[in-house]
Amino acid sequence: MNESKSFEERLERKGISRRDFMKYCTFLTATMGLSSSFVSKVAAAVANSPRPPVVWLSNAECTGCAESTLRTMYPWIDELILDIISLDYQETIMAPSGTAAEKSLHDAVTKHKGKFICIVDGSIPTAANGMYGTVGGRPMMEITKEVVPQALATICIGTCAAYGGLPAAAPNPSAAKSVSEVTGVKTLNIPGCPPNPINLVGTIVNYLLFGKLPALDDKGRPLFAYGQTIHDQCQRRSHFENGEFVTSFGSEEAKKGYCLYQMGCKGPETYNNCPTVKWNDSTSWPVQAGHPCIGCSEPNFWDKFTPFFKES
Ligand code: FSX
Repeated sequence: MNESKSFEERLERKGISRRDFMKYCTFLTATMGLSSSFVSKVAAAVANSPRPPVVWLSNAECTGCAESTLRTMYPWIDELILDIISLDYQETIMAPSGTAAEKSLHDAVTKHKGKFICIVDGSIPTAANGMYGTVGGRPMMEITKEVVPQALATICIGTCAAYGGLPAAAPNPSAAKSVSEVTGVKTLNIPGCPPNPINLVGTIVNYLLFGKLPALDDKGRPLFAYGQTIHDQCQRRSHFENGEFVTSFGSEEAKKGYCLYQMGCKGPETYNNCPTVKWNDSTSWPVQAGHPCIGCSEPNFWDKFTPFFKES
């Protein structure tokens, strides 16, 4: 039995048809900014690639990032974990606990030194020698400083790990910092509070497909996901011209002048692909549902953009 067949069989056992899988790969390919000719290559990469070892560290955060990832519809999280990556350490979902969990981390880092991908969520408290946040009695700061430099690459998932996020908002009593600030290591950042899981999957599949991480902007974000502002892709985008609202998209919301800018929407200053990938199996996203964008994928968004409901 070859690997591809067993992958499809595993999908089928979970009630995921080949058609569903290919539909997901088509969506993923478009999200990654690749032409439709890559759909079969993306599908083959997901089904057949050797799984890169991954160590996932969780620091100071609300667990929204893990929740968001767990809510990914395609591929269902266990497929993502078991078939795309080899997740050797993740505190929330791993079986070992206590000293066995600490041993798992040590073993994974030692065995795959220089070859594993480190995924980090949450920022890192640095006040009081890092004692505001500990795992197994050790400061998150110490663990992160030890593990991240040994990784092949580090992916920060969520604005907290990427830029400090909520824990680093003023007055920042724990002196929380981003992973790159604490370790000095340049990270690939998938910000958002929480981030959309498709952008993590797209980043990993880019690595499987091309053997390298995707091109980044000056804030370490993959350009395929963060190359345009929310505003430039928004279904509500419109401007007032000759007494009426004009839109290049032609959506009903835009025609009626339902742009949320005057309600404080930060879409013109925020880079992310929410309007095109949406959430919950592409059902909707905050602005579509009537809530202004709060700019959660930008550095320092709590301090920079509050009050969220006031035009900036
Ligand atoms: Fe931060 Fe994530 Fe916001 Fe929460 O892990 S980006 S507070 S959604 O949980 O880190």
